[in-house]
Amino acid sequence: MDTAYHIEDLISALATPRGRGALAVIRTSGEGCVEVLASRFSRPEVLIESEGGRVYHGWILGVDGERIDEVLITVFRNPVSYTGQESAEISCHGGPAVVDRILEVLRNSGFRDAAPGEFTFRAFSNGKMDLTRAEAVKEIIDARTDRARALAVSRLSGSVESVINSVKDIVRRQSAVAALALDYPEDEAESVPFDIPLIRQARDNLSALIQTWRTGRLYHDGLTVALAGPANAGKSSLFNLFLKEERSIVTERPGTTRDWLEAWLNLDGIPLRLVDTAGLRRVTEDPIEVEGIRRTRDLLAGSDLVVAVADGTLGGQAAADLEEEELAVLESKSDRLIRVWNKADLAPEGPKGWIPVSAVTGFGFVELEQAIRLRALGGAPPPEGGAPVIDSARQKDLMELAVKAMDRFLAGIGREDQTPIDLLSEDLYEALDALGELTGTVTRTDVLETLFGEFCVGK
Ligand SMILES: Nc1nc2c(ncn2[C@@H]2O[C@H](COP(=O)(O)OP(=O)(O)OP(=O)(O)O)[C@@H](O)[C@H]2O)c(=O)[nH]1
Ligand SMILES: [Mg+2]
Repeated sequence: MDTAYHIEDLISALATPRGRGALAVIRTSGEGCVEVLASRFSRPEVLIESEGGRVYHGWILGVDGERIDEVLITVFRNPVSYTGQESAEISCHGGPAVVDRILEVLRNSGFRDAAPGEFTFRAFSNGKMDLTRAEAVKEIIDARTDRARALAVSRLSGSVESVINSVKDIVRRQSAVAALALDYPEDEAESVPFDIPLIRQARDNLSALIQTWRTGRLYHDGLTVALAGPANAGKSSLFNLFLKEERSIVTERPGTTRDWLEAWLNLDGIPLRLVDTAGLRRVTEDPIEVEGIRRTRDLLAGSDLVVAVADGTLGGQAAADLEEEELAVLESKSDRLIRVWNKADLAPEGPKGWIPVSAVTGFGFVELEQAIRLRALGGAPPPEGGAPVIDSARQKDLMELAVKAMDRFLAGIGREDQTPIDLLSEDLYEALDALGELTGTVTRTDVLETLFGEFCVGK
């Protein structure tokens, strides 16, 4: 994205998905874009005279004056726009041919194609949002469930930004205290009036925010849960029960599922990638099944949770078989294992630690869902709406840097032999730098390129 950071260019892009639809929206931005657009509009004067925040009906015209499509154009004047620049949005008919022609007209009039995330980058550059909010824009688009959306919206509303800013504010003030003390070098750290409890509080607030990352990732990325077990245990039946449809083939013959199948579900707002796998059988000659089993083992190794399914009708032996075969594969991840005693409608009671379930009657299904939810959240309660929860690894890493620097400062202050004030001051600066990079007040170009490069075009 070489040219992405020339924020004076006129840019345009399709902001809605490509394909057929009632409407498509083409977005444009850049100082002077409305006047250029007016030269291709059937009513140029209304656009040019517009004070912004209004919608105009008319036609987009080709170079020779040919009518290309009937559209609505919304005009935004600087700075009351998403990008903070003069902008306009064209709502046209949602067909690929229409969109391509309009984009071509724009290209011929002086617009260039926008790079991914370039509109949001401009919003950031023009001070419309900090980086935590800019990242939230992408996270809202990526949200797979309503809960994930709500968490991202809270970030967009500034829930994370406000915690960071308050911490930054405290560190900055203490940094000023240190700077003042440095002017009088005879002062020793002990006599410098730092507000230690305040710094400690700020450090703890930041640390609490870091703790939310695991939950944030969970709601953003989702969780891969594999159903595993010996052939015929009822994995595919359970898979279908989760999906509430007959997706996977179920038969009474062992070895029905040869390849794995996956589907996305919503478990109380947690995006769940559920995988049905081939049964793990000890001996089989069938090369297709052998390959299926190999794939199952790979898959189990890469899953967040594994639901081990036993055929309860086989009695205690079923569990023993499972221990031998699957648990060997999962040895290193026993905390990610949930044991299900299936066919409980026919089977005698299972061993301790196994959840009795019937894929046929639905018995025990609620308990199974609850077990998955508990493991997924690692004991943490589901996040409340509006609470700041981070989901960016970039933000987490920078917060950790800041906390470490603050810890060094606090340890230095507490030491008997007194760390020199200039070193203490360095620690505070380091914390400030990390926080500045987090919100984007101090940011390297390569960081910005990576961050905005992950957006879709038109956003
Ligand atoms: N009574 C009863 N039968 C079940 C239950 N779950 C599965 N079955 C039956 O068990 C047989 C095997 O079920 P599947 O879901 O195909 O088992 P699977 O684990 O996917 O088997 P493979 O794909 O061969 O590894 C079918 O005849 C199902 O109807 C259950 O909870 N109760
Ligand atoms: Mg199956």
